[in-house]
Amino acid sequence: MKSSATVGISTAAMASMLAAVGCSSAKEADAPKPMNIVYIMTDDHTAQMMSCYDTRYAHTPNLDRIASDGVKFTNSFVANSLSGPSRACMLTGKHSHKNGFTDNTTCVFDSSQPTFPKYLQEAGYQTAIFGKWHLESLPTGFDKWEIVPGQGDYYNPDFITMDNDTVVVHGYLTDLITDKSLNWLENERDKDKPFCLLIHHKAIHRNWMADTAHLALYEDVTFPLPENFYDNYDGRDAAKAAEMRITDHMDPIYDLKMNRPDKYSDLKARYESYYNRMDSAQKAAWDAFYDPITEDFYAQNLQGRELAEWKYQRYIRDYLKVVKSLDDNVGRVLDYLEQNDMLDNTLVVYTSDQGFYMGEHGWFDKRFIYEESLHTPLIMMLPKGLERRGDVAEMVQNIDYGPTFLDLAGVEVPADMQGKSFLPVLKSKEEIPAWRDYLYYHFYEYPAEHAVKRHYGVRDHHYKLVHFYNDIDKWELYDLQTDPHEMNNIYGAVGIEEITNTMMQKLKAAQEEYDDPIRFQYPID
Ligand code: SGN
Ligand code: CA
Repeated sequence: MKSSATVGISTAAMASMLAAVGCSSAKEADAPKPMNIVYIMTDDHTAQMMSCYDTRYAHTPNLDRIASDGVKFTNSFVANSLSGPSRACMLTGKHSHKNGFTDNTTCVFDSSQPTFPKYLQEAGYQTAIFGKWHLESLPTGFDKWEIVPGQGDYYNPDFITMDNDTVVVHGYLTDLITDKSLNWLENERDKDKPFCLLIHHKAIHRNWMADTAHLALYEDVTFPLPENFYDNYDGRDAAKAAEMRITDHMDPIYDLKMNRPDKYSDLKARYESYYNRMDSAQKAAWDAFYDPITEDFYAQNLQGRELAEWKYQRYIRDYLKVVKSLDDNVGRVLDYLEQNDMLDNTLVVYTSDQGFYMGEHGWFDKRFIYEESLHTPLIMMLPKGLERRGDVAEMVQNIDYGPTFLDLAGVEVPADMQGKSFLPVLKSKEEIPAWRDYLYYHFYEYPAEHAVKRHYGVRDHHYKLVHFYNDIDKWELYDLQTDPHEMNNIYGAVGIEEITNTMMQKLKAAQEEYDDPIRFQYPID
């Protein structure tokens, strides 16, 4: 697997790169190498479950390696906390209302629209994507792609090839996506060109099925309950209406794997369809692990808080086992880049399509503008010339990724991309004081699974203002400094009129700037 090959740059590629960065007179020998991009995006991996962000739960040495050698964003957000919409924002550099992919259930991505991989391709880059795509139409703008249909399967998954054939590949999906990515890097790409490789994992999406090799992990750990696990949602009607509570909406068979012939649950058939993808050895290892736990679970017949907390522990453990494969596979990619001397001119990004609730507010899933799902982890290993290190507090959003990558490649950022290149942030040794100080969010998928109502809002470093609309008309305002868990909706409280007015102005400015056709009719100027 190891190779001594470095990225070869043809004279023509170098000349075009030099022209792109405006250095055409520089001698070739002194010329900077073109920048490659390896973008690893997982699904539903939340910052709480990475030890570089939070030491209470996970052990993720490879992710920590990225953060400790490079940067860790502490204010990284999505524009719409759901898979397809997040991916569309990322690819186009535009908010959902501009790229047209507002929700997972009704949208098909218009694949004729410009995306950052297409712009990179035009600039001479090799582009590839492997893994979860989730945009309904097939990928465009890639020299090579191989995707999983829809959400993909953890075990022995189907892949859709560029010929639009569906093939079953034996193995565990996180390993397979990495195998395909490394194979492309080593054997398939044109090594005379700079490249942009997108590695899009299904992990750690529901229903959190771990590799059998990792089933035993974390079993002896009892994780702390989030302090708002028993939230009663007072003053927050949309939160109360949502159907994503671990206690009430987490399926004992599908989510927690407590399957037995005499037991039934709403999602039992779905669980069995996933289980039946396994081969006999995989099933044997799976059963050897889960059967005794299942027996014990039904024998105990837990109720109330005991049951809730039992579910919570199982949820966290299963999730972390899936994270383990991911972390190992990120390590494989880093090792490959290191062993092939590619890190000097490769930006390595690790992020997720959104954050996730790990019991905060009693929840799993995402969707809300609240902190855990508005945030998304973002860590980067930086190539030569990008001087930033450590924690980065500047606010960035997934619509900024495309502009940043284009900027790094020396490609002019198109005016209609709404995101902003944060290359200056990566170049600067110090925090940039006058960076963006608030951002805009809009969630649309309602009515739908988990029943999270439509809403939009703005968040700055201190406050968050949200409007839930459609079949509800409710405002929420949070002071993130005194109430970081967003338990106390202060909208309408006496004494906060000025703050409310300021946040309303920001919301208005954001909706105008981004030209969102669904916007509040402001009672203020
Ligand atoms: C599936 C899951 C949901 C999840 C959505 C969206 N249900 O529908 O729990 O919110 O995906 O997730 S499941 O029963 O099919 O597992 S997303 O990350 O792809 O947007
Ligand atoms: Ca997701």
